[in-house]
Amino acid sequence: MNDAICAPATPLFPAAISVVRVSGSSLAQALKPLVNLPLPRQATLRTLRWKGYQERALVLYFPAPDSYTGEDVVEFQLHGNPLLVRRFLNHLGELGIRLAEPGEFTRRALLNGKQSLLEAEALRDMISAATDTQLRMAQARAGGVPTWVEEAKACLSPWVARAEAVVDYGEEEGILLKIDKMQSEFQDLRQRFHVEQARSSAARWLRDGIRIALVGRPNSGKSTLFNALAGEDRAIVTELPGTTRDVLEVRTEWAGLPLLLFDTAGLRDAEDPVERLGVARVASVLDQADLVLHLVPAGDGAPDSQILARLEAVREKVLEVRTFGDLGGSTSGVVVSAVQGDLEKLEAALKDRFLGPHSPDACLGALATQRQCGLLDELVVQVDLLLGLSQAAPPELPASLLQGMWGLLARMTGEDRAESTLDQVFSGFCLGK
Ligand SMILES: Nc1nc2c(ncn2[C@@H]2O[C@H](COP(=O)(O)OP(=O)(O)OP(=O)(O)O)[C@@H](O)[C@H]2O)c(=O)[nH]1
Ligand SMILES: [Mg+2]
Repeated sequence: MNDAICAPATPLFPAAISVVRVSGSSLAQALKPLVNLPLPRQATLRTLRWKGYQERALVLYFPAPDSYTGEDVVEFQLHGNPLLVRRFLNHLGELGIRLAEPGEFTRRALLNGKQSLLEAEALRDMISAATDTQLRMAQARAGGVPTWVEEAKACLSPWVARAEAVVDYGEEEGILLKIDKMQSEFQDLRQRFHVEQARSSAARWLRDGIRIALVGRPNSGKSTLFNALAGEDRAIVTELPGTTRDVLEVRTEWAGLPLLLFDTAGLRDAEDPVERLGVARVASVLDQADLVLHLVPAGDGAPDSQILARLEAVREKVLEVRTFGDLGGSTSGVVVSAVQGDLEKLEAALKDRFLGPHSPDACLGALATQRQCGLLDELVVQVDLLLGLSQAAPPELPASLLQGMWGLLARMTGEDRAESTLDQVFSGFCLGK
């Protein structure tokens, strides 16, 4: 575990500078043939010489334990030439410093207690965030373990110990577990878990994005709405029915919601063979979507029954949207006018469906990855079971629930260090992180 590792921390493209990072123990010794390390934390110019190369580089030395990984860390700021970086990494290899696995620096930081798994995940999200909301969410979670997790541990720990003692020594020592007292102490915690669960299910949509398919009869205004939501003129719009054939995709943030939008061919029994192929492609879009917006012009009266039949299989995720609101007609339901930019009702409907009562800002700091949300769901189940126990329950029952909750929190923060969890999390990292 303590072998020295290195990796480029910046992409291998021509650029002003490239950063190469090294972590390990006794780096002053390991790097001696290449460089005399400068004073800690002082950016210092050094000429690095190896095999006929000579590179003027800025060198930074962070001795253990006050570094990103908790080990000795050295950062080299080289000229941003990918060939130079590769040659330099080769040479580090010859000095016995191997190339890091993706995420290996952060993994070491975790194992050395420099950060929790939650922070590591926030860091990964920060690097991959594609919208403002996602970036702000990742930043809000990078600040450390949420206070409610710490509070939950503080509330649990005496009870875990007490329940263990009762199970192990209860009979001979006459110790009892007061289930009613425990339950009243856990009321607030249960409340908190439920709130966090609701916030997290909203936050997960914000983190992962929402896949929305726009479907409907030809000329129902799909492409016009698609362009309005995307904030750009992506799809061709004409007054001719059957304009869109291929499925168009665009990623956008609209009203604080990260969306992946799909525009599709208008649904009808088309004569034109090309249009038929377009219509055939709608089925797979319906399958992939988290939400299907069925666009029906407000003046249409009832929606087309053939289209309703096609949407039957995905009925749960269909939302009817009345378009052409500016021309009158139906005023109930989600009425919009994309040409006039009147999309308020759609915004409210999307937020209600995906975020519930939470605004995007209210989701800042909430747990949001599938792993985290899964653990939180299990916590909720266990706390509910604990509070439902009868006073006469044998102490083994609360003891195992308390242990279970303790274990879930430890998995959440990464304190239990299960290799499988770490592998799962760090496989999503880039090299050099
Ligand atoms: N007045 C008004 N016209 C609209 C509105 N939405 C779309 N239109 C017009 O309706 C026509 C058809 O719009 P599109 O967005 O191309 O409709 P579509 O559903 O994508 O049609 P296909 O691709 O053929 O299936 C265009 O002339 C648009 O300008 C609206 O909200 N109000
Ligand atoms: Mg279209």
